This record gives sequence, structure tokens and C-alpha cells, in this order.
Amino acid sequence: MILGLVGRPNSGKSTFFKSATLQDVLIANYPFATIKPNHGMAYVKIRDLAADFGKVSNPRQGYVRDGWRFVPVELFDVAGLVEGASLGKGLGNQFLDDLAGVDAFIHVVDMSGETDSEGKQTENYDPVNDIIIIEKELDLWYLGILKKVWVTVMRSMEMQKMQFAKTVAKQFSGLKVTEDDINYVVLNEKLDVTRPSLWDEGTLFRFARALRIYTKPMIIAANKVDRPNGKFNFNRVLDKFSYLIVACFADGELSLRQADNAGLIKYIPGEKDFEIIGKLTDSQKSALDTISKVMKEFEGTGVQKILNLIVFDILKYVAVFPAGSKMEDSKGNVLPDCFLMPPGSTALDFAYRLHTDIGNKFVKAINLKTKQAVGKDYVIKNLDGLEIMTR
Ligand SMILES: Nc1nc2c(ncn2[C@@H]2O[C@H](COP(=O)(O)OP(=O)(O)O)[C@@H](O)[C@H]2O)c(=O)[nH]1
Ligand SMILES: [Mg+2]
Repeated sequence: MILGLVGRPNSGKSTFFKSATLQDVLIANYPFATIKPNHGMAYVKIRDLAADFGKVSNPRQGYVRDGWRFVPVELFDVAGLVEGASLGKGLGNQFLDDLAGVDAFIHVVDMSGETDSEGKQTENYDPVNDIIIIEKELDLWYLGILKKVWVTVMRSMEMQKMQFAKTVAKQFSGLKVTEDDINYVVLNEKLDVTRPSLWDEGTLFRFARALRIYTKPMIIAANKVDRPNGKFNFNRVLDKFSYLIVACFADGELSLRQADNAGLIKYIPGEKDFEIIGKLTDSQKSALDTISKVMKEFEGTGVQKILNLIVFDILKYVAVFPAGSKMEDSKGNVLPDCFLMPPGSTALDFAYRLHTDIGNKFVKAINLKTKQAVGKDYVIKNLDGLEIMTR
């Protein structure tokens, strides 16, 4: 599972990244502070399955706190995109190629209205523009990737009478598009695939855009809602787009996680509140007061909520634990592993994910909660624990 942060300069991408990964990255109030992509581990938050059995799990990756388990997902943070990036404006969009392999985008949009589409200081800027501009640049990026070799690949496909979906999926495998994705888009857009080498620019754009929307789902992190016009702009944007749009206060989340790490407060990511446990200076106290007010208004900072929504609600992945009846590995670690699997994954898919041998020798799986045996076609549910029995 790989997620990518996109957005125009100065919207708060690196702040979101840092708050979610606690990696030390450059955050700066000027455009294009980030040049090289940042890559790190963020976490989705699930119930710790071990807690249902009166135990606490010992994750090999990620961590457990108060009955919550945090499961790693990869996160990329790249440079900001500006209008005309596909023509080389700003830092261009070459760096987007680092995002070709992501499963979904988190689009960080600045709700303050205090910086413009290029990330420069201004007043009363309308963030609706950013959503439109960034979408268009993402479409043009996809278009650019397709266009590079389109005519050549399509001509040779036509001559050899090969299948359209198969050819496109193979040629553009770096974009993580499958034959099914392509068939769906062709059908939905009513595209004629008899001579795609002759498609005009408009048709190719339509295909690129539809493919981008379908294969890279997006959630909008409506960031900086703490600013004076933040809530006003957030409500306006909510009405105008069909995306899932979530209020976000990345900077607040970052302060909370740092204060939690320093032992000043107890804060579990995604919670709507925190508890003061250390000795605070007056300025720390007042900063936390401000954060607390924003959290009350928007039910938390939004960072954890956004990560969870994209993985479980939009991509519809499920978390599954390899779990023998003792729930422990040979070293006594309780439920050390947890996997995120795509929707529709079966017990057999899970076995193959664990190891090819386990897949090949699959007999049945035992469901930890029900103690019942299930067959290879059993569709995994979120928070299942499964023990695979092999021959
Ligand atoms: N008020 C406020 N400022 C934020 C928030 N998130 C980021 N910022 C500030 O916005 C500026 C740009 O942040 P950065 O993460 O470097 O933006 P990037 O260019 O998109 O990576 C910095 O001054 C951050 O401190 C937020 O939630 N609220
Ligand atoms: Mg940045």
C-alpha cells in the first residue's frame, strides 16, 4: 500500500508527511521547499485484534497503544505542482513519476486563502481553484506518460491484432493499471478501440483523465482549517466537489505528536482530544489550548482520519492477521504480523501473500474468531485472523 501527497506549493504537504511519519523533513513558508521526494512510513489505525482475546499484540512493524494497532503504509511527499507544470513551470512535473506507483492520492489543499496557487502570500484566495488546477495537472501528467509511446505501441498492436486492454496494461504497468481497469474505462467512456493509434488529442486526454480518476482515487485534506477563513473556505469547497473532503490541521497534529513523544501530553493519533501529563511552559499551554479548540470544532486534526478513510473506505482494503490458535509465533510474539489486502481477497490470496509454498499447499483456513474452517474462496473481512492449514 503506497499513498502519495500532492498539492500546490505551501499547502502543507510536508507538514502532513512529518506529522504522519515523524520523519525530520523541511517545512517552510515558501514555495518549493521540498525538492527531492520524501518517503516514509505512515500508519492506519485499527482495533488490536489481540485485545478481543485479552492480550496485547507485539507488532513486527508499526505499534500498539491502548488497544489500537497502527499498521504501516508507505507515504510519499513530493514538490508542489503549479499550473503549467506539465509544460515545465515551477519544478515541472517530472517528480510526479515517483508517484506513478501509488495506490491513491491525498490532495492537500490550503483552506486559509492566505497563499495563492503558486504558494505565495496573498489574501482571500479561493482554494476551489487549487482543486481544479491540480486535477488538470495530474490529467496532463497521465496524458504525457501515455503520449510518449502511444502511436508506436498502438500501431504495432493493431498490426499484430493484439488486445487493447492487455497492451495498454503491459505498456503502462508502472502506473499500476490492470486490464480490468482499462476495460472499465473504455466501456464507461464509450471509447472506440478499433484504431486507437488514430485517436485525436481530445480522445486521448479523455482516456488519460478517466484512467487517472479510476486508478488513482483521491481524498482531499482540507488543510489549515485553524486559520481565520479556514472554516468558511472548507464549507464552500465541501459544496462544490464530489470528492471526500476532510477538514485537516496538519500543523496541529505535528505539535501533538511531538508533545506526546516528549512526554508532555498523552495523545493517540486520531483521537479527538489529548491529556496533559507533563510540565508545560505558558507558551506550550496556550499553543495546546488553541489546538484543542480546533480539534473540538472539527473532531480531531483529520490526519489519521484521512489515512484511514483512503485505505479502508475509498480503496476498501481489509486488515488481516495470520493467527494460529495460540496467536503467537515461536518466540512468543502475539500476532506479530498484519497485512492490508485489496477488496475481494480470498483465503487463498492471503496464503499466497504469506508465501508461495503456503499458497501451493493450501488445504483450508481456520477463522480465529469463529474457530470455523473456511475454504480457499472465502472472502476476507476486515480484522479477520486466519490460520492457514497446509498439506
Ligand atoms: N496554520 C496552519 N499552517 C500550516 C498547517 N500545515 C502547514 N502549515 C504551514 O504552511 C507552510 C507550508 O508548509 P509545508 O508543509 O512546507 O508545505 P508544502 O510546500 O506543501 O510541503 C508552513 O509554514 C507550515 O507551518 C496547518 O494545518 N495550519
Ligand atoms: Mg513540501
